Amino acid sequence: MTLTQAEKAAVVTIWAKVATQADAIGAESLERLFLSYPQTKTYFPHFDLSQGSAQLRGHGSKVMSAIGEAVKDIDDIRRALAKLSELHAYILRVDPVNFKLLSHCILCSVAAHYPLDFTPEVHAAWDKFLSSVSSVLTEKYR
Ligand code: HNI
Repeated sequence: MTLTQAEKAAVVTIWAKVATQADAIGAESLERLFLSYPQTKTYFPHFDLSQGSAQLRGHGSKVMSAIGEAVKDIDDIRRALAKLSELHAYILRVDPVNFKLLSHCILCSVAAHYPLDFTPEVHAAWDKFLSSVSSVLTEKYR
């Protein structure tokens, strides 16, 4: 799944804004994930998942900074996320279906924070980008 130059540009442009609120958007995305898809909480039995908890915020921040690394290296997302790909496949063993759920929640959070920037084109570009990130994080399973 290759992004066109225009799609890459759209991702980079909206990321410049998202990056300024990355921690809040990360935490909100996880809150959405755990509320809308409570089965995803089974991967975090060791976390306090209540709204605004320090662990939730800390984890949201880590997830978003990994996404930032992927944006920086958008021509080689696989390289940017190599270590995380091994972690999710060999150690965490997260079922790949969950990546679609989290991607959707990130998409919703970005849309809610930047409604005017979230044009159909930006939506499609972000969706494709998050699919690429998810593919990289789940490809070692196979
Ligand atoms: Ni994920 C740890 C990034 C999807 C469950 N995850 C991380 C870390 C990053 C990260 C960064 C911290 C690694 C470290 O500490 O070295 N995860 C991402 C990204 C995505 C993603 C960028 C997709 C966009 N992770 C998911 C999904 C699940 C998931 C869909 C399960 C529902 N991740 C985990 C768990 C951990 C984790 C569990 C370990 C948490 C801990 O600290 O114990």
